[in-house]
Parts: sequence; structure tokens; C-alpha cells
Amino acid sequence: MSSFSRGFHGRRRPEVDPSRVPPGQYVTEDFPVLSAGPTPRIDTAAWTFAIDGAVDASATWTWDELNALPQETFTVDIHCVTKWSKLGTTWTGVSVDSLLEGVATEAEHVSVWADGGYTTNLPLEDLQDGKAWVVHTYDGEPLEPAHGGPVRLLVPHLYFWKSAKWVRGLTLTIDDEPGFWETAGYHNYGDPWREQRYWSD
Ligand SMILES: Nc1nc2c(c(=O)[nH]1)N[C@H]1C(S)=C(S)[C@@H](COP(=O)(O)O)O[C@H]1N2
Ligand SMILES: [Mo]
Repeated sequence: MSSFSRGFHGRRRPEVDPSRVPPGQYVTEDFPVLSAGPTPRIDTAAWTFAIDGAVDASATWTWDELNALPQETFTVDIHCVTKWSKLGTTWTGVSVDSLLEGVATEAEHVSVWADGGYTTNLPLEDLQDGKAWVVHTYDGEPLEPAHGGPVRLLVPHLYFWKSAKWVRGLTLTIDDEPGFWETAGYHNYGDPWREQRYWSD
């Protein structure tokens, strides 16, 4: 009896801090895969990451160059518009601040683009000041292709559809250009704490 209840308690889910769960969300221990299309096959030997658009000079990085930039490992909560949140996810990658260093621009918007044709838009300032990364490692392992490997964007303070999997570049734009889900009715900004799920929210 006592050993049974000890074992039972040992397998209990960790307590969830409700202040970390945005309105309308539930916490999952799983890591669901949500993709609008098939998982692209990506060869890192031919891969590049680009910053272009309304910039004085475009910049590109090869796979080796990206990996030679300063790397950060950080733990954040992620929130999907389909209502699951996953707390305490640990990632490694390059902060977008590092990529934007030396990029001169008048732009205030970004169109994020990815292999497979997915796009998403956000204000440039939401990618700055330690709020966004391009990540290649999840929980100490190379990011699985289904979750966006070799590299995805991670913008944890916005709904997870802004975190483009298989990201290949940031196009800085003067005008805001709604992306794949934003054109299909998702909210243009997508703040989970204000429950900005759809255009009408
Ligand atoms: N390229 C690409 N990125 C994407 C998507 C997609 O379909 N294609 N789906 C988005 C959505 S809606 C969510 S919730 C997350 C899901 O990431 P996951 O499959 O790693 O959980 O990726 C986002 N990034
Ligand atoms: Mo999503």
C-alpha cells in the first residue's frame, strides 16, 4: 500500500504554475507536430540563411557560418493557437539580434520565409532584444525535421505559428505583409496573453 502510493506519487505530473498558462490554453507534456504541408528534405551542405529586403546590404550565412556565431541555450514556454502550451522547453541557437548586427534598415516589419513556402509576418521589434532565435537544437538533440530541423525560428512570446519551421530567411519590409496563416484568418500579431487567435480577436 505505502510503496504503491509512493510509486503513484512519483509518476504524478509536475505541478503547473497557472500564471505561466495564457487564457484558454491547457498544458501538454507531448510535443505535437503541426505542419500545413509535408516535411521538406533539407541538405545543410546547400543550405543558407538570408536577411534581405529593405536593407542596405543583404546578408547570408551558410550552415557552418551560422554554427560559428555565438550560441545561446535557453528555456521558454510555447503556446499554440490550437490551445496547447508546453512549459519549460529548452533550445539552442543563435539570437536574431546576432543576425541583425550590422544590418542597417528603415523597415519596421519582417516577412519570415521557409522551405516549403510557409511565411509569417511580425514587427521587427518582436525579433529584437533577446525575444527571438533561430534554433537547431531541442533538448540537447538536433531539431527533428518534423519540428523544423535543421533550423526553425523561435518567437516564444507570440503564438507558435509565428515560429516558422525550416526557416530560410527574414525579408525586412516597409509595409506589413500578412503571411500564410495571417492571410487565412489568424490574428496579425498573435499575443497569447491577449488571446489574439483570429483577426476579429
Ligand atoms: N514552415 C512551417 N512552419 C510552421 C508551421 C508550418 O506549417 N510550416 N506551422 C506553425 C504552427 S501553426 C505551429 S503550432 C508550429 C508547430 O510546431 P511543431 O510542429 O514543432 O509543434 O509551427 C509553426 N511553424
Ligand atoms: Mo499552430
